[in-house]
Amino acid sequence: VKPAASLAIATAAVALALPASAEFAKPEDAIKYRQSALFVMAQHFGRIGAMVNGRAPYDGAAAVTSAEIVADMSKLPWAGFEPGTDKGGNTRAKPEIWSAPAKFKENSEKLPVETIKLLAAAKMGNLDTLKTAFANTAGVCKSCHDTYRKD
Ligand code: ASC
Repeated sequence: VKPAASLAIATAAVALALPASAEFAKPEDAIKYRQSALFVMAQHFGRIGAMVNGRAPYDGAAAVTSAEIVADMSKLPWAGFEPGTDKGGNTRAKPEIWSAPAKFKENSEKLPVETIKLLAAAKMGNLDTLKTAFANTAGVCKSCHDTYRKD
């Protein structure tokens, strides 16, 4: 390898080793961001849950509105789990999120896939279809919480 080429390789190696640039001013902001997205998502997922569990009357339009919010929110929390945000705020996130990030990413990507199906089900306007999609989505929520959330 010529000197110029080895310099290029060394430069590339250093660039790859650098952490992704922080998107948040401080860890607390990243923690609040992910918790806020999850909170809004849970509020609207809960409204759909109330309908499918018979605690609220079925309202097809309201279900679609909530499912749209759930689908949008489901894309957001993950950016808030950036390196260095395992502490610095009030969080129940487990260290495994940062010690095995590829596995966490693979898991997190399951949620938007499922919430798109939830939205499609809501748009069908059929409570039984919505029930099934709700249960499938809740399963993805739960498996991530079981693995990556303390208590
Ligand atoms: C919800 C909510 C969750 C999930 C989870 C599913 O309504 O807020 O985090 O469902 O409890 O088991």
